[in-house]
Amino acid sequence: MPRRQIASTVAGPSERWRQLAGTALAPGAIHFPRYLPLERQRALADRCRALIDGEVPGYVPVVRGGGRMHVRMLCLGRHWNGRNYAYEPTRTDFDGLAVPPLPAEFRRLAGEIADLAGMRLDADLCILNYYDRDGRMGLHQDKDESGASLAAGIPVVSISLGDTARFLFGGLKRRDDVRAMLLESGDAFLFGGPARLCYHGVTRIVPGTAPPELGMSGRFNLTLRQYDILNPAP
Ligand SMILES: O=C(O)CCC(=O)C(=O)O
Repeated sequence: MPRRQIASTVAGPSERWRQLAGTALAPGAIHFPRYLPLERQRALADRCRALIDGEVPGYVPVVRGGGRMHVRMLCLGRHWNGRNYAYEPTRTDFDGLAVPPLPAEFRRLAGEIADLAGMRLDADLCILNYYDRDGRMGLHQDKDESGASLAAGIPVVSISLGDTARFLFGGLKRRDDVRAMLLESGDAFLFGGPARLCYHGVTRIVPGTAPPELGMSGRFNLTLRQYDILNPAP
């Protein structure tokens, strides 16, 4: 049996403790390896597939300057406009469709992970990205949420499903040292507080590493965020 499968199906108390306790990379940045057991991964991957191939489908954003991103993206709750880096209720940079709502279970899951890290997150949006084998994302900061949310250090919660990604996590300046790590299927990663504006990115996907039980190739990544801390969603 592959190691991943052993870990996620028969994780003993100490392995599960390690998953739940997480590993701090920097103050405010915590990695929870294989946080989601296989069954939860499968259900979430099915949901992501249905959403990204749904009536309001995922698409490849074109960003300021005209470059195409190397992911297929679907925003939920609020739409991130790649042309002006602003959030909006309809996809004015693509097809004008209204952004689909954020599923309640996504919001709950994000809050659960933030609680474990001793932070609070009442997510009102999710950016769901699909990476194929050539997918990647350059080093960037997540800084388009409201000033109040950023100032409060409300965390971003990231959940990975499918193929492993080589993930970079750096400091508050682009030129700061970056640390490379692997994000595997079921991993959660959170950055908030003093780490909220740290640079991060994905250099590559490792094809063929998705747990076979998910029946997928490529990788889904969900980042759950809270834009509005003054008027949280009901
Ligand atoms: O795919 C990842 O792990 C990172 C995604 C990301 O950086 C983003 O959505 O801003």
